[in-house]
Amino acid sequence: QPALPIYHAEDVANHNNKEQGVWVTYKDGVYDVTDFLEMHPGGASRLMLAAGGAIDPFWAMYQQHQNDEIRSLLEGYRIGSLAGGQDMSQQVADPYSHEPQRHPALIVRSQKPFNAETPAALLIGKLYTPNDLFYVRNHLPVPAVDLAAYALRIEGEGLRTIELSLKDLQTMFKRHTISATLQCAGNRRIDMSDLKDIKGTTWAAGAIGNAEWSGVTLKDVLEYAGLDESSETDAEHVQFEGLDSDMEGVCYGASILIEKAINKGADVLLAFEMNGRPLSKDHGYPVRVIAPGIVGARNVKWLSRIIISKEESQSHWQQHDYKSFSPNTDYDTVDWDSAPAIQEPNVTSAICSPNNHEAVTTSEGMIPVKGFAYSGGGHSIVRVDVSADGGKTWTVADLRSVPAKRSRAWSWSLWEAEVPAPAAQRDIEIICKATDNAYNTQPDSVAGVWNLRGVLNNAWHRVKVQVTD
Ligand code: MTE
Ligand code: MO
Repeated sequence: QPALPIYHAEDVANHNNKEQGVWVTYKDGVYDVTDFLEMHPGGASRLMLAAGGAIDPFWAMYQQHQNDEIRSLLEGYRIGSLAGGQDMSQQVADPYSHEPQRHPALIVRSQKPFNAETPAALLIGKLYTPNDLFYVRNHLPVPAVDLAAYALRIEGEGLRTIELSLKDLQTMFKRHTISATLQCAGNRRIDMSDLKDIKGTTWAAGAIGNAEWSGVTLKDVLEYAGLDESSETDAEHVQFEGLDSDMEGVCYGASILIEKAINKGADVLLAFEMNGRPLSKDHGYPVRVIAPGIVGARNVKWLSRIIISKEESQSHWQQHDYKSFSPNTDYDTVDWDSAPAIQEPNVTSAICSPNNHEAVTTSEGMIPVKGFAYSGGGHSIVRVDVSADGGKTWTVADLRSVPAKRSRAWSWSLWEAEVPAPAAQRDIEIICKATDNAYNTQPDSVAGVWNLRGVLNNAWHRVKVQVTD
């Protein structure tokens, strides 16, 4: 094999545009990625940030690159090596240097950014999920927060711009506590990726949790900043920004409809406590949005800015993610603008005990089954049906729910049932499905709801067990 040409940092730096060609370095390798630009899953513009320089710092931020498949893909574009002793990666600070300690029982789906779910068996013990076992869904490094410098900025259509410290929030407004479930739109994605490959964090059923959140209402704070219910405003959205940001300085962001801020019954909080404790670093210290009945993604953590606007958030996560499409839509055909951003999630449920592939013993022919059920938009769960014979017969489960006001059922229900096992059958599939108070219920198969992002999977949940008595 002929030796690869040697290049100097200067040569690489000159190839920082499409005309000259786009080169990058990784360790001592030099790569011409011009032809790969349009294929980059994160978009050509993200890759262009590294043009003419090292990709090492970017890979430190976006650690989904750190695998053999991607390293060998990159090798395919190798054109040379850096002259000896030259290193373009410099010494970059680890963007993940502020990550907190985490509970060892969490099932880690990705380290950097940190994504981890609650083991199913631990989800169903209590109506309130313990803080350190509550799933964590971060898209970026946990930001460093200096409380002395922390100021929540509030601005936009019809408002005077104000800044509030944590202390201001805690002392100037009435304190409220609500019980609400948070669920990632990707919860139960694993059943979708089993059917057909999906790019996205794997989640079994544990990207959900319920907590008691304390803080002040978004409504009170916006009114203090000048929002007037009766005034004519053409603002339609409330945007939220987090302190966490990427290499471009782009922060995490999302928005909800302004009705959720104006209506008293929407209960949207700027929360600083979770189950009676200050928010932890992973869950958004010092302040996060709790938009009950609305998908996890809009519950912005490490809240830094609130903007009232005509436009919804232009963030990647509002515009190009957390949307669902037809099962036949794929990345080469998707028109992101054709679907609305997910707000209120659909009705879902899952079996948390027994586990998939667990051996179970029956007692008088019955199998004990436990799980959760949840619906967005303040819909309460009215029924959970469980079957062990493929849906021929169903047993109605006993529900345990947090008491809630009409149309403001923000929390999940836990349930349990004793289900008759089909006689003389060892391998059994147990199924559950929930129905909410609008009589929304779950579809039987994943195939009909499969979508390229793997979101909102609410097909009947199924676990396979083996009877061993
Ligand atoms: N807020 C910020 N600032 N950054 C994030 O990455 N992730 C969102 C949301 N808020 C996120 C965020 C998503 S997708 C979910 S599901 C929830 O936070 C998860 O909240 P948790 O980690 O407290 O469970
Ligand atoms: Mo999420």
